[in-house]
Amino acid sequence: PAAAAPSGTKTVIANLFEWNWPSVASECTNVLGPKGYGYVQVSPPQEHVRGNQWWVAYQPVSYRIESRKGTRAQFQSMVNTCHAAGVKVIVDTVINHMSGQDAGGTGWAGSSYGHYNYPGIYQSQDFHYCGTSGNEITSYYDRWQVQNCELVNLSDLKTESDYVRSRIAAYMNDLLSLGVDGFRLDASKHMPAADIAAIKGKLSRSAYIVQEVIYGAGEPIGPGEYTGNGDVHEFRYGKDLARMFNNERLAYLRNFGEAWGYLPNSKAAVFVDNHDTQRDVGGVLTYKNGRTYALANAFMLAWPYGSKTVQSSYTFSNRDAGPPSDANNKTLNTTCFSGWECEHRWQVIANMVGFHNATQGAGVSNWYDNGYQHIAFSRTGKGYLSVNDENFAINGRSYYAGLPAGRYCDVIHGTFSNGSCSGPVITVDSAGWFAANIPAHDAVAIHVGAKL
Ligand code: LM2
Ligand code: CA
Repeated sequence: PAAAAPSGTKTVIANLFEWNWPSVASECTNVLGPKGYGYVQVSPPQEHVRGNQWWVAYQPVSYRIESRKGTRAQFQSMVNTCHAAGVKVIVDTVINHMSGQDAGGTGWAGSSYGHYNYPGIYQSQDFHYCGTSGNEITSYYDRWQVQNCELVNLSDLKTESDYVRSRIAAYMNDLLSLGVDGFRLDASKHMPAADIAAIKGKLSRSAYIVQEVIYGAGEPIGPGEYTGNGDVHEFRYGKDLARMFNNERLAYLRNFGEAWGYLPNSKAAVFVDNHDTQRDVGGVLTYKNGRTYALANAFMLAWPYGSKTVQSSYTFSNRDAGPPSDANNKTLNTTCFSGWECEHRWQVIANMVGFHNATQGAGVSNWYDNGYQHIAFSRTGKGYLSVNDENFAINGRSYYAGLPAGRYCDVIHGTFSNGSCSGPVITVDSAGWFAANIPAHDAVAIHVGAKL
């Protein structure tokens, strides 16, 4: 877990992308808390432009906490319910820009707006007009453009201005007053790190911060320059992990992390996919990859690099299509496994959150690989994971786990609760070894938190 993350063993984040507030609240109580998730990340809560596409949330028109996902009262109630379940709340916070419609209109909650006019909040003098065609970013190799031009026509706030900084901080302080614990700062690359630092300096109390800075080879703005403000997303992680599963070798993962040129472990925030990469980045593993996706998440949760986020998605085939919603585009309550994928509930993923928590702080030892797609390792004295992503079963092998002798629940295939295991039990002998058969594209995982 990153140093900036609040302490404690429960540090895994579930990103309940586009869920409405009542559904987030009940998921905190019924699933996230009991399964050991430490945080829920929620989609942007502020008033946004109208429409059915998911991305209307990324076009603020006011800072009223009133959106297709629910009212301010429902948001407050969700935060309280999640806290009661031991789950902290991280808010996706859109502060680089406002809306992108040239025409303007009326927002979700009734506020009128123009492209560069948000009555009572921002006027034309509060935005950048960088002078390129359409004031659009035309080159990611030009630092100044990336931070002073428009990202897909979104009116770009003058985050260097004290007024704008204060207005943004007022919104974030309002969220803090409702009890939120952290912020995912959308489009952070499009704001100078110093502007984010100045906004952070206006916050009423400390909060977890994770910045979205997409690494791009050869670009002048890199994720490393934002670590002074808090955590930063390590976008190379999910792309490389998918490549190892799809085209290369899991055996190469033995030093996955900083040795791959990534952000420092203590600052990196990682995921297999997020709401953007699952739509826009070819090759990245998503729920559509089924079992392989589960294995990639199992590896992430078992491997000690970065703060981990598990993505939870609604089912989509069209890139722009929004979540299940009513005729007015109000988001419906979540119905897992029907219109919603609920990856965070998948047996493998949810149980590996328990593995993550039980092995926190333990180093990696006993690495094994067959040179290709079969790997295994211990989290010293606490747990053991073996992944077989070969096209064939690996039978009759013994593995050195170095764990205390005893009977352990294989949490890939069974759930441990009230002292019993709903799946196969693995016996570790007095020398620390166990025997297992692992089918193709499958795994075995045991840990001291699921010992019979
Ligand atoms: C992000 N991080 O930096 C979000 O993670 C990403 O999902 C957002 O893009 C983006 N930055 C802006 O917050 C999404 C979506 C875009 C969508 C924008 C704005 O990926 O497709 O753009 O939100 O809603 C859409 C249209 C685009 C149009 C724009 C403005 O796709 O064609 O631009 O609205 O009307 C003319
Ligand atoms: Ca900007």
